Amino acid sequence: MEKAAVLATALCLWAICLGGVGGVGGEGGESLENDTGAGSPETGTVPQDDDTKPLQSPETKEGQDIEGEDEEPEDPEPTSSLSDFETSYNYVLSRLMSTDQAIHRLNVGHYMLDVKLTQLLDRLSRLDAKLGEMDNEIQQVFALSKENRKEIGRLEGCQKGRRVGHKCFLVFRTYESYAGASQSCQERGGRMAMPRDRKEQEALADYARGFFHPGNWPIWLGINDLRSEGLYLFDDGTRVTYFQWRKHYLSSQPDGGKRENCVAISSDDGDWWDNYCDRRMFYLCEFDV
Ligand SMILES: [Ca+2]
Repeated sequence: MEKAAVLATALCLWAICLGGVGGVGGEGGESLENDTGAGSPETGTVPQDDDTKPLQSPETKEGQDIEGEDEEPEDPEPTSSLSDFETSYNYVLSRLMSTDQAIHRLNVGHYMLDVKLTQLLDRLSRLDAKLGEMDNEIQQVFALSKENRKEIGRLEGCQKGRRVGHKCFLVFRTYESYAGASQSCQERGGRMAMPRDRKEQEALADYARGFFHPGNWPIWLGINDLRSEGLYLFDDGTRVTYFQWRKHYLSSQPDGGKRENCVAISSDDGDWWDNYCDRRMFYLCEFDV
């Protein structure tokens, strides 16, 4: 009987325990459900760090979904316009950066160009100075050459020509107008032949006759009446006082009037003839001894 009583007591306790556990579990489940259900608004401020974000995101998603049901086509637009704006902004920004870099490169290029231009101008300036020096040297050489040519002409005049007193006459067998002959004589360091008296005239006539014998050629002298008709002057502007005009019953000179204003000597007899100044013929120069 005692064993039965103990067993019965044990069973009873076990039953009570089961009952207690079941009661506690039921009440705990309900309290847990109540805690989670009611705890979120009450204790929302405390556990928000862990629970609110995941809880809120579904709410917002749900809210968006709810709103999205009515405005489904409008949702992508803000996103796409924003991305378009960002794309445009980034594009403009990149273009601005590219432009800035290009301007920088341009500035660098401009600076380099400026430096090179300065160097070039410097070289040009030095070159110009050198050219100036060379020009001076060329002019000096040219002046020396002219002097040498005159000296050679003077030496040649007396070496090859005919000396009379303090001058020498020399014939040049190239065709020149009166003006051309005058220039040529001066370039050779002399002047056109100017027989100033009978002695010089006779010496000149003898020289010309011997030079062209047996031919007969007209040769320019340095005598003209270009300034005033009938007023005969030597090529240096001095007055002619001795004349050797051809005097013949068929043709007496001068006979050209205002048409013929320059004087030539005939190589055969030494007589003077007036001629067109532009006529090209041989000429006589004279040089100082
Ligand atoms: Ca005349």
